[in-house]
Amino acid sequence: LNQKQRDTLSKFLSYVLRHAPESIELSLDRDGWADVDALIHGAGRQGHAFDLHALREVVETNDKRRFTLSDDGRRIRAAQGHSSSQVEVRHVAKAPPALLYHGTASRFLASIEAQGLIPGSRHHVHLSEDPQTALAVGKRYGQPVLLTVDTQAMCAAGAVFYQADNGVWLVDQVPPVYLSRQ
Ligand code: HQG
Repeated sequence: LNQKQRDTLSKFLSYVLRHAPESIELSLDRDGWADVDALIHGAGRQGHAFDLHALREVVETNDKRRFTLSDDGRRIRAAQGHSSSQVEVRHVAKAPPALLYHGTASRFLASIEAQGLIPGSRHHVHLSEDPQTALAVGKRYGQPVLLTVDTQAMCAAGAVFYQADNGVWLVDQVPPVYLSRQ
């Protein structure tokens, strides 16, 4: 595959495995896993043909490690970012670093200052360990703004953080008091 073909397949897999498995009549289990053969066949039926070799190439070369293959290679899931109601992934609860970062767009700031960070259509708020990654995430929606999350204070108040298969940090919400603007 060339880079463009890899990107196209990665976007298709993100759509199906995070948001709309029913679009190819695929079922995911509660932890987001799909049967690899069923995925390939379902995609082929909807005009998105690819083979196991291409799938493995995308999983292995993906810049954000968006997809995880099971140890036996028979199942695949999106590491994070789900919105599908078929899924309620049991991510690994873990103590976070003292600070985490969230990149957003300046036009969302007033709302975030009022409500804190909320998951939107996804199942969690997504946080990054490094400011650069967070800023790149924020850039997708406009003028990027970097927010710092005081995870220690949140943990002291009982919040639980999770880390996805690909290292992205997840939390249910971040109240405004724990946010500061860089
Ligand atoms: C904003 C990418 C108004 C939030 C990235 C964000 C990530 C609020 C947007 C993953 C708000 C939601 C997720 C509030 C939050 N009022 N706006 N109270 N609270 N927001 O795409 O974090 O490339 O669902 O700041 O790397 O941007 O897809 O979340 O701007 O890991 O693999 O609402 O997507 O990964 O947007 O990105 P999203 P996100 P992939």
